[in-house]
Amino acid sequence: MNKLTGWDDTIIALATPPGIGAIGVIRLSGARAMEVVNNLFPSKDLQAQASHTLHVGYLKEGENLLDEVVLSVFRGPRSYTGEDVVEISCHGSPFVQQQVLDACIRQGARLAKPGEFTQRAFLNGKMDLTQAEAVADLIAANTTASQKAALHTIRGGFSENLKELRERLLRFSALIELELDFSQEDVEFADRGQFYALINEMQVSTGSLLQSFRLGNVIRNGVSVAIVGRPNAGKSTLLNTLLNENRAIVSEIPGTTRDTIEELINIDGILFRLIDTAGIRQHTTDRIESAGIERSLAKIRQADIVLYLFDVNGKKTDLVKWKQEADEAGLRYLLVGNKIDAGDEAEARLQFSQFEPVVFIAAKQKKHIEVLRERMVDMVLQGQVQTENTIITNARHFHALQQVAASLSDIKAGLDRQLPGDLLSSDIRRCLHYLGEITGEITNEDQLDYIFSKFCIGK
Ligand SMILES: Nc1nc2c(ncn2[C@@H]2O[C@H](COP(=O)(O)OP(=O)(O)OP(=O)(O)O)[C@@H](O)[C@H]2O)c(=O)[nH]1
Ligand SMILES: [Mg+2]
Repeated sequence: MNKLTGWDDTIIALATPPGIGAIGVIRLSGARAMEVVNNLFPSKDLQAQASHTLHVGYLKEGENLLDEVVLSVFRGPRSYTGEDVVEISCHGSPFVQQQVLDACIRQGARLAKPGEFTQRAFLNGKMDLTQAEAVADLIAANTTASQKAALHTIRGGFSENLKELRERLLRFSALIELELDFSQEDVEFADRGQFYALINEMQVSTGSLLQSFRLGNVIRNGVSVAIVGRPNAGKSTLLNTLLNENRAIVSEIPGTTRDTIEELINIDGILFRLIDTAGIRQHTTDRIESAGIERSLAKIRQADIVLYLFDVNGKKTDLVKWKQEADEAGLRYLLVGNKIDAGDEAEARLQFSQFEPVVFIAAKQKKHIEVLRERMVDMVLQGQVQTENTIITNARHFHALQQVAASLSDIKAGLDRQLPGDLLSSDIRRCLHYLGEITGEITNEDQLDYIFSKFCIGK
Protein backbone atom coordinates (compact mmCIF):
# COMPACT_ATOMS: atom_id res chain seq x y z
CA MET A 1 0.00 0.00 0.00
CA ASN A 2 1.36 3.38 -0.99
CA LYS A 3 1.38 5.34 2.23
CA LEU A 4 0.67 8.67 0.59
CA THR A 5 -2.19 7.81 -1.66
CA GLY A 6 -3.54 4.66 -0.15
CA TRP A 7 -3.14 3.05 -3.57
CA ASP A 8 -0.92 0.12 -4.22
CA ASP A 9 -1.91 -0.39 -7.82
CA THR A 10 -0.34 0.84 -10.99
CA ILE A 11 -2.57 2.65 -13.43
CA ILE A 12 -2.34 2.85 -17.19
CA ALA A 13 -4.07 4.85 -19.92
CA LEU A 14 -3.65 6.16 -23.41
CA ALA A 15 -2.58 9.80 -22.95
CA THR A 16 -3.01 10.86 -26.57
CA PRO A 17 -6.41 11.00 -28.33
CA PRO A 18 -7.76 7.71 -29.63
CA GLY A 19 -7.42 7.24 -33.38
CA ILE A 20 -4.63 7.10 -35.90
CA GLY A 21 -1.67 9.43 -35.36
CA ALA A 22 2.07 9.57 -35.84
CA ILE A 23 2.66 8.34 -32.31
CA GLY A 24 0.50 7.36 -29.36
CA VAL A 25 1.60 7.82 -25.77
CA ILE A 26 0.61 5.30 -23.13
CA ARG A 27 1.27 6.35 -19.58
CA LEU A 28 1.74 4.23 -16.45
CA SER A 29 1.99 5.47 -12.88
CA GLY A 30 2.47 3.58 -9.64
CA ALA A 31 4.89 1.54 -7.60
CA ARG A 32 5.05 -1.21 -10.25
CA ALA A 33 5.19 0.99 -13.36
CA MET A 34 8.85 0.18 -14.04
CA GLU A 35 8.41 -3.51 -13.38
CA VAL A 36 5.34 -3.85 -15.63
CA VAL A 37 7.11 -2.30 -18.62
CA ASN A 38 10.40 -3.99 -17.84
CA ASN A 39 8.72 -7.38 -18.20
CA LEU A 40 7.89 -6.47 -21.80
CA PHE A 41 11.19 -4.79 -22.66
CA PRO A 42 13.96 -7.32 -23.16
CA SER A 43 16.67 -4.94 -24.47
CA LYS A 44 17.73 -3.54 -21.10
CA ASP A 45 16.88 -3.50 -17.43
CA LEU A 46 14.63 -0.47 -17.00
CA GLN A 47 14.78 -0.62 -13.26
CA ALA A 48 18.51 0.04 -13.36
CA GLN A 49 18.05 3.24 -15.39
CA ALA A 50 18.23 6.78 -14.04
CA SER A 51 15.19 9.04 -13.81
CA HIS A 52 14.34 11.38 -16.70
CA THR A 53 15.94 9.20 -19.38
CA LEU A 54 14.73 7.88 -22.75
CA HIS A 55 15.16 4.31 -24.01
CA VAL A 56 14.56 2.97 -27.51
CA GLY A 57 13.78 -0.69 -28.03
CA TYR A 58 11.19 -3.37 -28.80
CA LEU A 59 8.23 -4.31 -26.65
CA LYS A 60 7.73 -8.08 -26.61
CA GLU A 61 5.26 -10.24 -24.79
CA GLY A 62 6.95 -13.64 -24.73
CA GLU A 63 7.76 -14.34 -28.36
CA ASN A 64 5.15 -11.90 -29.62
CA LEU A 65 6.72 -8.68 -30.92
CA LEU A 66 4.38 -5.73 -30.19
CA ASP A 67 6.05 -2.51 -31.34
CA GLU A 68 9.22 -0.50 -31.51
CA VAL A 69 8.92 2.18 -28.83
CA VAL A 70 10.60 4.99 -26.92
CA LEU A 71 10.24 4.78 -23.15
CA SER A 72 10.45 7.85 -20.90
CA VAL A 73 11.29 7.05 -17.31
CA PHE A 74 10.44 9.35 -14.40
CA ARG A 75 11.07 8.19 -10.88
CA GLY A 76 8.85 9.43 -8.06
CA PRO A 77 8.66 11.88 -6.47
CA ARG A 78 10.11 13.81 -9.45
CA SER A 79 7.23 12.98 -11.78
CA TYR A 80 3.82 14.37 -12.69
CA THR A 81 2.01 12.12 -10.22
CA GLY A 82 4.79 11.93 -7.65
CA GLU A 83 4.96 8.16 -8.25
CA ASP A 84 7.14 6.19 -10.66
CA VAL A 85 5.94 7.02 -14.16
CA VAL A 86 6.77 5.39 -17.49
CA GLU A 87 5.53 6.80 -20.78
CA ILE A 88 5.54 4.52 -23.77
CA SER A 89 5.65 6.34 -27.10
CA CYS A 90 4.46 3.75 -29.56
CA HIS A 91 3.34 3.88 -33.17
CA GLY A 92 0.05 5.65 -33.67
CA SER A 93 -2.13 2.72 -34.65
CA PRO A 94 -5.12 2.18 -32.37
CA PHE A 95 -4.63 -1.58 -32.86
CA VAL A 96 -1.00 -1.52 -31.76
CA GLN A 97 -1.82 0.75 -28.85
CA GLN A 98 -4.54 -1.59 -27.66
CA GLN A 99 -2.15 -4.53 -27.81
CA VAL A 100 0.43 -2.66 -25.73
CA LEU A 101 -2.26 -1.65 -23.22
CA ASP A 102 -3.54 -5.21 -22.93
CA ALA A 103 -0.04 -6.60 -22.47
CA CYS A 104 0.66 -4.13 -19.65
CA ILE A 105 -2.65 -4.98 -18.02
CA ARG A 106 -1.70 -8.68 -18.13
CA GLN A 107 1.48 -7.67 -16.29
CA GLY A 108 -0.65 -6.21 -13.48
CA ALA A 109 -1.46 -2.60 -14.44
CA ARG A 110 -5.09 -1.49 -14.35
CA LEU A 111 -6.92 1.02 -16.54
CA ALA A 112 -6.97 4.49 -15.01
CA LYS A 113 -10.19 6.30 -14.24
CA PRO A 114 -10.74 9.79 -15.72
CA GLY A 115 -8.34 12.28 -14.13
CA GLU A 116 -6.71 9.64 -11.96
CA PHE A 117 -3.15 10.68 -12.83
CA THR A 118 -3.88 14.26 -11.81
CA GLN A 119 -5.79 13.06 -8.74
CA ARG A 120 -2.68 11.18 -7.64
CA ALA A 121 -0.58 14.27 -8.31
CA PHE A 122 -2.90 16.22 -6.03
CA LEU A 123 -2.94 13.58 -3.28
CA ASN A 124 0.85 13.33 -3.42
CA GLY A 125 1.12 17.08 -2.91
CA LYS A 126 2.49 17.83 -6.38
CA MET A 127 -0.22 20.45 -6.88
CA ASP A 128 -3.19 21.85 -5.03
CA LEU A 129 -6.78 21.44 -6.08
CA THR A 130 -7.07 24.71 -8.00
CA GLN A 131 -3.98 23.77 -10.00
CA ALA A 132 -5.34 20.30 -10.71
CA GLU A 133 -8.63 21.78 -11.90
CA ALA A 134 -6.76 24.26 -14.09
CA VAL A 135 -5.05 21.32 -15.84
CA ALA A 136 -8.48 20.27 -17.11
CA ASP A 137 -9.24 23.87 -18.07
CA LEU A 138 -6.02 24.14 -20.03
CA ILE A 139 -6.82 20.96 -21.91
CA ALA A 140 -10.23 22.41 -22.76
CA ALA A 141 -8.85 25.88 -23.59
CA ASN A 142 -9.88 27.17 -27.00
CA THR A 143 -8.97 30.85 -26.79
CA THR A 144 -5.98 32.90 -25.65
CA ALA A 145 -7.98 34.20 -22.70
CA SER A 146 -8.95 30.74 -21.41
CA GLN A 147 -5.41 29.50 -21.99
CA LYS A 148 -3.92 32.37 -19.99
CA ALA A 149 -6.41 32.10 -17.15
CA ALA A 150 -5.70 28.36 -16.81
CA LEU A 151 -1.93 28.82 -16.94
CA HIS A 152 -2.09 31.55 -14.31
CA THR A 153 -3.81 29.13 -11.94
CA ILE A 154 -1.57 26.17 -12.80
CA ARG A 155 1.42 28.31 -11.89
CA GLY A 156 -0.14 28.86 -8.47
CA GLY A 157 -1.21 32.47 -8.97
CA PHE A 158 -4.61 31.94 -7.41
CA SER A 159 -3.82 29.62 -4.55
CA GLU A 160 -0.69 31.39 -3.31
CA ASN A 161 -2.73 34.42 -2.46
CA LEU A 162 -5.47 32.40 -0.76
CA LYS A 163 -2.99 30.28 1.19
CA GLU A 164 -1.22 33.35 2.49
CA LEU A 165 -4.46 34.91 3.72
CA ARG A 166 -5.58 31.62 5.21
CA GLU A 167 -2.34 31.28 7.13
CA ARG A 168 -2.62 34.76 8.57
CA LEU A 169 -6.20 34.08 9.58
CA LEU A 170 -5.09 30.79 11.16
CA ARG A 171 -2.61 32.65 13.34
CA PHE A 172 -5.36 34.92 14.65
CA SER A 173 -7.62 31.98 15.11
CA ALA A 174 -4.98 30.27 17.26
CA LEU A 175 -4.56 33.39 19.40
CA ILE A 176 -8.30 33.71 19.85
CA GLU A 177 -8.62 30.03 20.76
CA LEU A 178 -5.91 30.68 23.32
CA GLU A 179 -8.02 33.42 24.87
CA LEU A 180 -10.71 30.84 25.43
CA ASP A 181 -8.37 28.90 27.70
CA PHE A 182 -7.96 32.00 29.81
CA SER A 183 -11.60 33.04 29.66
CA GLN A 184 -11.77 33.72 33.42
CA GLU A 185 -9.03 36.28 33.20
CA ASP A 186 -10.37 38.58 30.50
CA VAL A 187 -7.18 38.73 28.41
CA GLU A 188 -6.84 39.48 24.68
CA PHE A 189 -3.94 37.83 22.91
CA ALA A 190 -5.19 38.73 19.47
CA ASP A 191 -4.80 42.42 18.72
CA ARG A 192 -8.28 43.46 17.59
CA GLY A 193 -7.00 46.39 15.51
CA GLN A 194 -4.67 44.17 13.47
CA PHE A 195 -7.34 41.54 13.17
CA TYR A 196 -9.78 44.10 11.84
CA ALA A 197 -7.21 45.23 9.27
CA LEU A 198 -6.69 41.64 8.13
CA ILE A 199 -10.41 41.06 7.73
CA ASN A 200 -10.64 44.26 5.69
CA GLU A 201 -7.83 43.15 3.46
CA MET A 202 -9.43 39.75 2.99
CA GLN A 203 -12.73 41.35 2.09
CA VAL A 204 -11.08 43.39 -0.64
CA SER A 205 -9.30 40.33 -2.11
CA THR A 206 -12.39 38.14 -1.95
CA GLY A 207 -14.53 40.91 -3.42
CA SER A 208 -12.37 41.35 -6.48
CA LEU A 209 -12.07 37.60 -6.98
CA LEU A 210 -15.84 37.26 -6.82
CA GLN A 211 -16.22 40.09 -9.29
CA SER A 212 -13.85 38.46 -11.72
CA PHE A 213 -16.13 35.44 -12.02
CA ARG A 214 -18.43 37.15 -14.47
CA LEU A 215 -15.51 37.60 -16.82
CA GLY A 216 -14.15 34.18 -15.91
CA ASN A 217 -17.40 32.55 -16.82
CA VAL A 218 -17.33 34.29 -20.15
CA ILE A 219 -13.73 33.26 -20.78
CA ARG A 220 -14.59 29.67 -20.06
CA ASN A 221 -17.96 29.34 -21.77
CA GLY A 222 -17.98 32.11 -24.34
CA VAL A 223 -20.18 35.19 -24.56
CA SER A 224 -23.56 34.76 -26.18
CA VAL A 225 -24.39 37.62 -28.52
CA ALA A 226 -27.90 37.86 -29.96
CA ILE A 227 -28.14 39.88 -33.19
CA VAL A 228 -31.66 41.27 -33.26
CA GLY A 229 -33.65 43.93 -35.05
CA ARG A 230 -36.41 44.47 -37.57
CA PRO A 231 -36.68 42.31 -40.67
CA ASN A 232 -34.20 43.34 -43.37
CA ALA A 233 -31.97 45.35 -41.01
CA GLY A 234 -29.04 43.20 -42.21
CA LYS A 235 -28.63 40.80 -39.25
CA SER A 236 -27.74 37.78 -41.34
CA THR A 237 -25.39 39.90 -43.44
CA LEU A 238 -23.65 41.01 -40.23
CA LEU A 239 -23.33 37.41 -39.03
CA ASN A 240 -21.74 36.44 -42.34
CA THR A 241 -19.40 39.42 -42.27
CA LEU A 242 -18.24 38.72 -38.72
CA LEU A 243 -17.70 35.05 -39.56
CA ASN A 244 -16.15 35.85 -42.91
CA GLU A 245 -18.25 33.23 -44.64
CA ASN A 246 -21.71 32.92 -46.15
CA ARG A 247 -23.31 31.04 -43.31
CA ALA A 248 -26.81 32.54 -43.25
CA ILE A 249 -29.16 33.21 -46.13
CA VAL A 250 -29.42 36.88 -46.98
CA SER A 251 -32.12 38.38 -49.17
CA GLU A 252 -33.97 41.61 -49.74
CA ILE A 253 -37.20 39.89 -48.68
CA PRO A 254 -38.11 40.80 -45.08
CA GLY A 255 -38.55 37.72 -42.91
CA THR A 256 -35.81 35.66 -44.57
CA THR A 257 -34.39 34.19 -41.36
CA ARG A 258 -36.96 31.94 -39.70
CA ASP A 259 -34.92 30.01 -37.18
CA THR A 260 -31.95 31.06 -35.10
CA ILE A 261 -28.43 30.29 -36.30
CA GLU A 262 -25.52 30.03 -33.88
CA GLU A 263 -21.82 30.20 -34.70
CA LEU A 264 -18.64 30.64 -32.65
CA ILE A 265 -16.03 33.27 -33.34
CA ASN A 266 -12.88 34.24 -31.54
CA ILE A 267 -12.26 37.98 -31.28
CA ASP A 268 -9.01 39.02 -29.59
CA GLY A 269 -8.87 35.79 -27.63
CA ILE A 270 -12.45 35.90 -26.42
CA LEU A 271 -14.97 33.37 -27.61
CA PHE A 272 -18.28 34.79 -28.83
CA ARG A 273 -21.35 32.72 -29.66
CA LEU A 274 -23.15 34.75 -32.32
CA ILE A 275 -26.85 34.14 -32.69
CA ASP A 276 -28.64 35.39 -35.79
CA THR A 277 -32.33 35.71 -35.11
CA ALA A 278 -35.54 36.17 -37.06
CA GLY A 279 -36.39 39.84 -37.56
CA ILE A 280 -38.97 41.12 -35.11
CA ARG A 281 -42.04 42.97 -36.32
CA GLN A 282 -45.27 43.62 -34.48
CA HIS A 283 -47.82 42.47 -37.01
CA THR A 284 -47.48 39.28 -38.93
CA THR A 285 -50.06 36.72 -39.91
CA ASP A 286 -47.41 34.18 -40.91
CA ARG A 287 -47.39 31.42 -38.28
CA ILE A 288 -43.83 30.32 -39.02
CA GLU A 289 -42.59 33.87 -38.82
CA SER A 290 -44.40 34.33 -35.49
CA ALA A 291 -42.71 31.23 -34.12
CA GLY A 292 -39.37 32.62 -35.28
CA ILE A 293 -40.09 35.91 -33.53
CA GLU A 294 -40.93 34.04 -30.31
CA ARG A 295 -37.53 32.35 -30.49
CA SER A 296 -35.81 35.67 -31.13
CA LEU A 297 -37.38 37.11 -27.97
CA ALA A 298 -36.23 34.10 -25.97
CA LYS A 299 -32.68 34.48 -27.31
CA ILE A 300 -32.66 38.14 -26.32
CA ARG A 301 -33.53 37.21 -22.75
CA GLN A 302 -30.78 34.57 -22.56
CA ALA A 303 -28.01 36.50 -24.28
CA ASP A 304 -25.06 38.03 -22.44
CA ILE A 305 -24.97 40.83 -24.98
CA VAL A 306 -27.59 41.99 -27.48
CA LEU A 307 -26.67 43.74 -30.72
CA TYR A 308 -29.69 45.73 -31.86
CA LEU A 309 -29.26 46.31 -35.55
CA PHE A 310 -31.21 49.08 -37.30
CA ASP A 311 -31.20 50.63 -40.74
CA VAL A 312 -29.86 54.19 -40.47
CA ASN A 313 -31.96 55.10 -43.47
CA GLY A 314 -35.17 54.19 -41.65
CA LYS A 315 -37.27 55.86 -38.97
CA LYS A 316 -36.08 56.51 -35.42
CA THR A 317 -39.32 55.52 -33.72
CA ASP A 318 -38.58 51.79 -33.53
CA LEU A 319 -35.18 52.46 -32.06
CA VAL A 320 -36.55 54.77 -29.35
CA LYS A 321 -39.08 52.18 -28.35
CA TRP A 322 -36.60 49.31 -28.37
CA LYS A 323 -34.03 51.21 -26.31
CA GLN A 324 -36.61 52.07 -23.70
CA GLU A 325 -37.74 48.47 -23.37
CA ALA A 326 -34.15 47.20 -23.27
CA ASP A 327 -33.27 49.65 -20.50
CA GLU A 328 -36.33 48.59 -18.53
CA ALA A 329 -35.44 44.93 -18.94
CA GLY A 330 -31.84 45.64 -17.88
CA LEU A 331 -30.35 44.18 -21.07
CA ARG A 332 -26.68 44.70 -21.93
CA TYR A 333 -26.87 45.92 -25.48
CA LEU A 334 -25.11 47.79 -28.24
CA LEU A 335 -27.04 49.73 -30.87
CA VAL A 336 -25.67 49.12 -34.34
CA GLY A 337 -26.66 51.45 -37.18
CA ASN A 338 -26.34 49.53 -40.45
CA LYS A 339 -26.33 50.42 -44.15
CA ILE A 340 -24.29 53.56 -43.54
CA ASP A 341 -23.20 53.26 -47.19
CA ALA A 342 -26.70 53.83 -48.59
CA GLY A 343 -26.87 57.53 -47.68
CA ASP A 344 -24.72 60.31 -46.33
CA GLU A 345 -22.68 58.83 -43.46
CA ALA A 346 -22.11 62.14 -41.61
CA GLU A 347 -25.80 62.93 -41.85
CA ALA A 348 -26.75 59.53 -40.44
CA ARG A 349 -24.30 59.86 -37.56
CA LEU A 350 -25.74 63.24 -36.69
CA GLN A 351 -29.29 62.00 -36.87
CA PHE A 352 -28.67 59.21 -34.36
CA SER A 353 -26.13 61.02 -32.20
CA GLN A 354 -28.54 61.19 -29.26
CA PHE A 355 -28.36 57.40 -28.90
CA GLU A 356 -25.75 55.69 -26.79
CA PRO A 357 -24.02 53.24 -27.08
CA VAL A 358 -24.16 53.21 -30.88
CA VAL A 359 -21.79 52.01 -33.59
CA PHE A 360 -22.26 52.72 -37.30
CA ILE A 361 -21.39 50.09 -39.88
CA ALA A 362 -22.11 48.81 -43.35
CA ALA A 363 -22.37 45.05 -42.85
CA LYS A 364 -22.51 44.23 -46.54
CA GLN A 365 -19.54 46.42 -47.46
CA LYS A 366 -17.64 45.30 -44.32
CA LYS A 367 -17.24 48.90 -43.26
CA HIS A 368 -16.27 49.83 -39.65
CA ILE A 369 -16.55 46.17 -38.61
CA GLU A 370 -13.29 46.58 -36.69
CA VAL A 371 -14.94 49.24 -34.52
CA LEU A 372 -17.83 46.91 -33.76
CA ARG A 373 -15.46 44.06 -32.87
CA GLU A 374 -13.57 46.35 -30.47
CA ARG A 375 -16.78 47.50 -28.82
CA MET A 376 -17.88 43.89 -28.35
CA VAL A 377 -14.59 43.02 -26.64
CA ASP A 378 -14.81 46.18 -24.49
CA MET A 379 -18.27 45.18 -23.33
CA VAL A 380 -16.88 41.89 -22.06
CA LEU A 381 -13.74 43.19 -20.44
CA GLN A 382 -15.21 46.48 -19.21
CA GLY A 383 -11.79 47.84 -18.35
CA GLN A 384 -10.78 44.77 -16.38
CA VAL A 385 -7.14 44.03 -17.01
CA GLN A 386 -7.18 40.55 -18.39
CA THR A 387 -5.09 37.60 -17.31
CA GLU A 388 -2.50 39.49 -15.21
CA ASN A 389 -4.89 39.34 -12.27
CA THR A 390 -6.44 36.15 -11.07
CA ILE A 391 -9.75 35.48 -12.76
CA ILE A 392 -12.15 33.00 -11.23
CA THR A 393 -13.40 30.68 -13.96
CA ASN A 394 -14.60 27.83 -11.79
CA ALA A 395 -18.08 27.76 -10.26
CA ARG A 396 -16.85 25.66 -7.34
CA HIS A 397 -14.34 28.35 -6.39
CA PHE A 398 -16.97 31.02 -6.81
CA HIS A 399 -19.42 29.33 -4.44
CA ALA A 400 -16.76 28.68 -1.81
CA LEU A 401 -15.62 32.31 -2.07
CA GLN A 402 -19.18 33.48 -1.52
CA GLN A 403 -19.15 31.54 1.75
CA VAL A 404 -15.79 33.08 2.63
CA ALA A 405 -17.21 36.55 1.98
CA ALA A 406 -20.27 35.84 4.11
CA SER A 407 -18.19 34.62 7.02
CA LEU A 408 -15.88 37.63 6.73
CA SER A 409 -18.89 39.94 7.07
CA ASP A 410 -20.00 37.99 10.12
CA ILE A 411 -16.55 38.23 11.69
CA LYS A 412 -16.48 41.95 11.02
CA ALA A 413 -19.93 42.45 12.52
CA GLY A 414 -18.75 40.48 15.56
CA LEU A 415 -15.70 42.69 15.91
CA ASP A 416 -17.84 45.81 15.59
CA ARG A 417 -20.01 44.56 18.42
CA GLN A 418 -16.87 43.69 20.42
CA LEU A 419 -17.93 40.09 20.78
CA PRO A 420 -15.68 37.87 22.89
CA GLY A 421 -13.34 35.39 21.21
CA ASP A 422 -15.55 32.34 21.70
CA LEU A 423 -18.32 33.95 19.67
CA LEU A 424 -15.96 35.03 16.92
CA SER A 425 -14.24 31.72 16.57
CA SER A 426 -17.03 29.79 14.87
CA ASP A 427 -17.19 32.34 12.05
CA ILE A 428 -13.41 32.26 11.75
CA ARG A 429 -13.50 28.48 11.50
CA ARG A 430 -16.17 28.69 8.82
CA CYS A 431 -14.02 31.12 6.85
CA LEU A 432 -10.94 28.89 7.19
CA HIS A 433 -12.94 25.89 6.13
CA TYR A 434 -14.12 27.39 2.85
CA LEU A 435 -10.71 28.86 2.04
CA GLY A 436 -9.21 25.43 2.59
CA GLU A 437 -11.87 23.83 0.42
CA ILE A 438 -10.83 25.89 -2.58
CA THR A 439 -7.20 24.84 -2.50
CA GLY A 440 -8.01 21.33 -1.32
CA GLU A 441 -6.41 21.59 2.11
CA ILE A 442 -9.82 20.57 3.37
CA THR A 443 -11.64 18.10 1.24
CA ASN A 444 -13.63 14.91 1.19
CA GLU A 445 -13.47 11.91 -1.04
CA ASP A 446 -16.84 12.38 -2.76
CA GLN A 447 -15.95 15.88 -3.76
CA LEU A 448 -12.60 14.78 -5.17
CA ASP A 449 -14.18 11.93 -7.10
CA TYR A 450 -16.67 14.36 -8.56
CA ILE A 451 -14.00 16.88 -9.59
CA PHE A 452 -11.70 14.33 -11.20
CA SER A 453 -14.49 12.38 -12.88
CA LYS A 454 -14.86 15.34 -15.25
CA PHE A 455 -11.30 14.97 -16.53
CA CYS A 456 -10.43 12.92 -19.55
CA ILE A 457 -8.92 9.47 -19.18
CA GLY A 458 -5.13 9.53 -19.33
CA LYS A 459 -4.81 12.92 -17.61
N1 LIG B 1 -26.74 48.84 -48.69
C1 LIG B 1 -26.62 47.92 -47.79
N2 LIG B 1 -27.43 46.85 -47.83
C2 LIG B 1 -27.27 45.91 -46.87
C3 LIG B 1 -26.29 46.03 -45.86
N3 LIG B 1 -26.40 44.95 -45.04
C4 LIG B 1 -27.39 44.20 -45.54
N4 LIG B 1 -27.93 44.76 -46.66
C5 LIG B 1 -29.02 44.21 -47.48
O1 LIG B 1 -30.21 44.20 -46.75
C6 LIG B 1 -31.04 43.10 -47.14
C7 LIG B 1 -31.45 42.28 -45.93
O2 LIG B 1 -30.30 41.65 -45.37
P1 LIG B 1 -30.40 40.42 -44.39
O3 LIG B 1 -29.04 40.21 -43.85
O4 LIG B 1 -31.07 39.28 -45.02
O5 LIG B 1 -31.33 41.05 -43.29
P2 LIG B 1 -31.93 40.37 -41.97
O6 LIG B 1 -31.91 41.41 -40.91
O7 LIG B 1 -31.21 39.10 -41.67
O8 LIG B 1 -33.40 40.10 -42.39
P3 LIG B 1 -34.45 38.99 -41.86
O9 LIG B 1 -33.74 37.69 -41.75
O10 LIG B 1 -35.48 38.99 -42.88
O11 LIG B 1 -34.96 39.48 -40.54
C8 LIG B 1 -30.22 42.31 -48.15
O12 LIG B 1 -30.63 42.65 -49.43
C9 LIG B 1 -28.78 42.77 -47.87
O13 LIG B 1 -27.97 42.67 -49.01
C10 LIG B 1 -25.44 47.18 -45.87
O14 LIG B 1 -24.56 47.36 -45.04
N5 LIG B 1 -25.67 48.08 -46.85
MG1 LIG C 1 -31.81 37.23 -41.56
